[in-house]
Amino acid sequence: MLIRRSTICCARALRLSTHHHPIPMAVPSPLSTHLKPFSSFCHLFPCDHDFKLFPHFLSSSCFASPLSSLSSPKPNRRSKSPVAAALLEIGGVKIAKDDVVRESDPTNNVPDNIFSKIGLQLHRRDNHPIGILKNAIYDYFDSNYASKFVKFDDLCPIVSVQQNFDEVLVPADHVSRSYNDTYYVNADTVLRCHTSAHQAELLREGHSHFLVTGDVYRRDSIDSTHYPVFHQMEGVRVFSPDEWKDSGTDATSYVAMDLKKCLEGLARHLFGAVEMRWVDTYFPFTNPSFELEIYFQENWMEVLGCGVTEQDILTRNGRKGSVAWAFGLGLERLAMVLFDIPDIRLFWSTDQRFTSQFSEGKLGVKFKPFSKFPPCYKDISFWISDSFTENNLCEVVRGVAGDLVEEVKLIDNFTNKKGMTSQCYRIAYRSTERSLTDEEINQLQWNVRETVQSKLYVTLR
Ligand code: FA5
Ligand code: MG
Repeated sequence: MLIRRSTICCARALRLSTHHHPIPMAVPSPLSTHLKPFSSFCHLFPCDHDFKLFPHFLSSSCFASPLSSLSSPKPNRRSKSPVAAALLEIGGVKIAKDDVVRESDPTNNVPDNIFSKIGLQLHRRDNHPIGILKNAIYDYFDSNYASKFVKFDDLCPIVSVQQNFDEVLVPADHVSRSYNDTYYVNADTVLRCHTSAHQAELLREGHSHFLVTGDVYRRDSIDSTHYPVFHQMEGVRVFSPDEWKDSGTDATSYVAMDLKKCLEGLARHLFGAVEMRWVDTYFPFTNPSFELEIYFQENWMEVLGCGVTEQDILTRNGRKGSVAWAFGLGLERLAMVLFDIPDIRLFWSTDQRFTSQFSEGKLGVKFKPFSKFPPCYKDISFWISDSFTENNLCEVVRGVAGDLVEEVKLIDNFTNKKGMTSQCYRIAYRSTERSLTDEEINQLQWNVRETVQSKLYVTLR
């Protein structure tokens, strides 16, 4: 079976399928199987994004720092159609669609359907499962740490490459930096792929206990636990030497123990009894590093990553001599367990039959499914080209079918004597809200085939 997991840690670097581009840089996680070397920098949709025409970068001062107080709307650099783009405002930063989606710019790979999620901030809605969960986690930290944790939930998701990667020590050649995995606004600016993007800046500002909740963005595979926009909560706690000096153990072990105790306590606070396990892992920004998995729908599901902060991060940000822990929770994954929500797409549903089931402060409510329509499966086979990646395929399928696609799964992969590789993917179409007609699905599949052929340089079989 193909195991697909998305992570900024080793599992992300060591993509487990044969058609990704893992960098063999990390220690294998217990779940990893075969690895393939990183072949080349991933090119997104070669026909649109020709890297030979590497462009002038349109850098935008309003993206310089989401924490800075830049709030004046940015003038359109190119005079475009007179249609006024709606301005979003997040954390004091004004964002126009033209700033984020630029089809003709080869350094930009943000599609419309991703832009349309920016600013929705499900985590700030008290009646939404993600907001209810955020508040429950806040309660846990407030009551266990005497409200010491400072909370941020409105930091702009458009951040610099420096914030998202450099400041948390993500190596220059790490696969998560590629256009295949991350949404780039331009060569220096991304949609944050994790809330860790804010760690360094908040440490520099002097915070020692903080929680950052926000929407994060990743080009990723498609199934019931992966979505290209999801929500994370980052937690950081900095310890000073007098907190561990009498513990009889070294600082790192003391902090690692405290971290696990804190997160196990959180899991008990949220779930009561639940089957969970710790898995050793690798992140560039923590050492040692761990993931917590919870047993859900007959599988182990990874719900968070965490670890003891690398000394370099503390030293560079004015915390020399301290030790810290950090974690990043996947809020959708936790909410799926908590509310029994079977599919990650449901979080975006505006159907009353979904939204009316949740209300502020009500944690234990179990979701009652209102649609049990069977999925419809369609296969697509093609000879791949060197630049083909599964993430690019998923992006095309999402672009055509939106949330009507439930899963994209590699079911066959072979290389012939001439060295040509053929892959077959099974696409599951299913609406969470209504039944789909054969005609509608055939049309979607037809459009997918056309777009795959024209954008991904593959030869359909
Ligand atoms: C990170 O993003 C690290 N920044 C977490 C961290 C923070 C580690 C601080 C150490 C210290 P990872 O890529 O594993 O790690 O993602 C964290 C969680 O986000 C996962 O455990 C999972 O619950 C969730 N997640 C990852 N990808 C997706 C996705 N495509 N859809 C939904 N949830 C996801
Ligand atoms: Mg992970």
